[in-house]
Amino acid sequence: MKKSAISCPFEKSRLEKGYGEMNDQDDPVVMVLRHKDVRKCAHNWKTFQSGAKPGRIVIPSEVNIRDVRQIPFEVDPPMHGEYRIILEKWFKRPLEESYENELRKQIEALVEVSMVKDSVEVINEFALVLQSRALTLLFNVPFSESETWISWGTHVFRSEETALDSYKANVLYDYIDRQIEKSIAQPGEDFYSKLLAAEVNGKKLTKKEIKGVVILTFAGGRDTVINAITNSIAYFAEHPESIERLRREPELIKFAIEELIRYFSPLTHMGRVVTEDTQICGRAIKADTRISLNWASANRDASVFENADEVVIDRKINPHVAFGFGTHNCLGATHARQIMKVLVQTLIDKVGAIDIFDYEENIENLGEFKRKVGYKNINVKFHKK
Ligand code: HEM
Ligand code: EMZ
Repeated sequence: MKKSAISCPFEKSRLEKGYGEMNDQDDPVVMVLRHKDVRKCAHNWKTFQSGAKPGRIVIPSEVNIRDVRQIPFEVDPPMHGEYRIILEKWFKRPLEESYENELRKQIEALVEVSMVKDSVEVINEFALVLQSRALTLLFNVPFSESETWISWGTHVFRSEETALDSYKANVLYDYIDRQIEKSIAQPGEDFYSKLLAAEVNGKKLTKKEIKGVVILTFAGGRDTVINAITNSIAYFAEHPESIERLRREPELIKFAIEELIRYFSPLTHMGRVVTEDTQICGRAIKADTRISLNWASANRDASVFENADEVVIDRKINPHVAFGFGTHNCLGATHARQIMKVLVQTLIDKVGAIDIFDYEENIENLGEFKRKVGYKNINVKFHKK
């Protein structure tokens, strides 16, 4: 098995039962594993709600480390749609030419610096740096803010060792409070100022609501983007033929990106709280218990994807759910896809071989299921083309 491979631990349960079970802090989770069922449940927000107690739909549950509702992630329709209206346009800015040009400058500079080094630890020295710098474009704040964000490490409010590290969450929250106050005192063109000026149903957002949006913008695109970047580099290191192919046929890059995101599925699953007694694949589910929509499992469903466990770099029909499905589909997907596109283009352009040295995998523990989501660290050498 290749070092960059990510196998699917859910296959047997997906085929045999269609669901899996795990415990999480005494609040068990029934995981929905098939593509069809995941989409169906994601669509049915009345029975499978997001707007439960803040933190409860996240696995591991965050109910003990935060009480601020993340917006629009932990809000159900119809209010959910009201928030989306004010956010959609801002989150489409990555498609603007000036945004892409700035992103390209950032990524090219980072790749240039990395190629000079004998060894680069991709998670901390490359992906975290890239993700933090790119996020200054989405927030439209000075580049220098990224220094602070890099210092927080790979997850903005969970430490690697302790899933429930409330000290770390407070560092983020205090920072956000200060930024909101700054933008109140001196409004500008930044994300905070835009949120302060926005109206939902004719009313200004409260500071708490703004905080809820900002926390999510920091958290939702953090480890997901870091894993997407790092796993891509590991993949290309072991698949120089894919780099060659994309160099010859750059029109395939857009398919390659979707395929890499499908294959990596950086967000394994997301929970919902069940509002009424129901059942999934014959398994009874009680009201006020949790299910999860397992995007990673759905993305390996062989009834939808041919050669589901392989990266088919030119896969054309690709209804993956790595960015979710339906109501809560990922707002940051445009930004994430632009990062991936510019990264792949820059690698093709500037980098020759990539050697992998030592690495430690990052394995998620989901009861009987262990899933590799990426690496805790991985050292590589980027050679010049
Ligand atoms: C929602 C995955 C990057 C912000 C989601 C959902 C998934 C997902 C699966 C759906 C959650 C649900 O249904 O409960 C990913 C992956 C990413 C990524 C795989 C990277 C490869 C980002 C980035 C941002 C972001 C860069 C922002 C900077 C959000 C937000 C939502 C969301 C705000 C909630 C949307 C809503 O509730 O309407 N993401 N995400 N994500 N993501 Fe992402
Ligand atoms: C939550 C989640 C959002 C959660 C769309 O996913 O990302 C997780 O990394 C955070 O811990 O709070 O923001």
